[in-house]
Amino acid sequence: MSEIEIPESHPRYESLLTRHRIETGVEKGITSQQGLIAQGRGETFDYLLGERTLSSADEAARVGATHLLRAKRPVLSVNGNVAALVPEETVELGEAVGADIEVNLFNRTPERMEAIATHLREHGAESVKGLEADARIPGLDHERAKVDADGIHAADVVLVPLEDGDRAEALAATGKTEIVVDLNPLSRSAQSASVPIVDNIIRAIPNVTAHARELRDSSADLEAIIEAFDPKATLADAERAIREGQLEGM
Ligand code: PTJ
Repeated sequence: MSEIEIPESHPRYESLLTRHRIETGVEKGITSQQGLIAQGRGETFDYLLGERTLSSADEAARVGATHLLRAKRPVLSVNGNVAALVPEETVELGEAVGADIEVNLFNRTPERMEAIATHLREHGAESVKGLEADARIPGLDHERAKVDADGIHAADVVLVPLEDGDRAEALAATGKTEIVVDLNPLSRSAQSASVPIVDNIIRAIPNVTAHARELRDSSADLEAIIEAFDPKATLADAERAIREGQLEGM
């Protein structure tokens, strides 16, 4: 049995576990109520993808890991859904690639900022950025633009999972390398990313970490991995998989 009293052999185990984590996130004041809607939207795409990591998404995860390893100032952005779903996994990725973690909310309130920072510390984060909010992403209104000057503002590579399209576009416009995790290949976030990973965050974050650990200990040509990547092709492959999806037995 697991944290939700459902056997891991249940065919929809991962989906039920995800829902449970999001519900708990809302109860704890970490996840916004809009986060429930976002999760429902994501689940639909995941269902159509067959709740699996496409090989194109796996390749994108490897390219994302490569960017994070090569970055001078990598930052992992965390919102209410990410904190509820993958807190420990995010901390592990930060350690694997030497990235800072910054809380960055669409629906920003001081209470949620604090609750998420505390939750991340409880899951092993040594330092959590985002509370200073002493810089702004240009082109966005006040609350949604707030970032830390020595965090996202100064970053060269940012991982932004489950991001609102407007903000993902504004961040991409600053010239940073943006790695997006989003199950919807047609979303503006996925479309504006240098590296779109069309996969469930529950699978994507541990996968990026696994690639980072493997690449870190190898003599792979990181430059060549990045050069060979085509974000449009990865989005097209995910869209094709969704449109042609085989739902038998799901
Ligand atoms: O915590 P906050 O205040 O920063 O708010 C976070 C949410 C996610 C509520 C906010 O950014 C938002 O409203 O996002 P959207 O515009 O609903 O977009 C979320 C995107 O993430 C959608 O394209 C979903 O398909 C996708 N998504 C949802 N759940 C997952 C997901 N992608 C990957 N894994 C998931 N589990």
